[in-house]
Amino acid sequence: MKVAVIMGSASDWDVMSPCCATLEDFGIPYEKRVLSAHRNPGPLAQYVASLPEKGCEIIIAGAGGAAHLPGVIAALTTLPVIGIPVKSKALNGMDSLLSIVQMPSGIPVATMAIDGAKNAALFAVSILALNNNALALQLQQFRKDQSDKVLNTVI
Ligand code: RP5
Repeated sequence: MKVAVIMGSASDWDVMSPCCATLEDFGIPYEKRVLSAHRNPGPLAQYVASLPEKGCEIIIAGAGGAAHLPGVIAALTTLPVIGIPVKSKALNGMDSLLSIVQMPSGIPVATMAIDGAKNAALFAVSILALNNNALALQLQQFRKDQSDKVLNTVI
């Protein structure tokens, strides 16, 4: 596996599934887990510690509310962490966004938009493509297809 996708709750799956679908589209081997920073702190730390020996290069973490999951994961590893703020009921995801984006200096989390799961996968693909020419070509083709789709739109 190259990417670990971690979410704080099974209730995050609807938001996180486009991330996994996009990784699959690009043929990226990944593993997904539900692990909460506050409900499962011990197992989360064990899982994060196990990732480098499995070949994992990037961690994507999605959480909502007081969304400390990506930041806690980033504190436990030097692997790059991409955070997805999951839209919350109470504050429409502003709590999740600010919790994830405002990491104190020294422990970065690359923060996506609220519910920005597809972009998290595409960002991971960009990083992996730095050392993978075939993947870089796939990403260029994706961008071209996306551009053509807009240019060919008739209204
Ligand atoms: C966070 O709290 C999860 O990431 C989820 O977005 C939110 C609500 O979790 P549940 O109460 O649905 O398990 O930890």
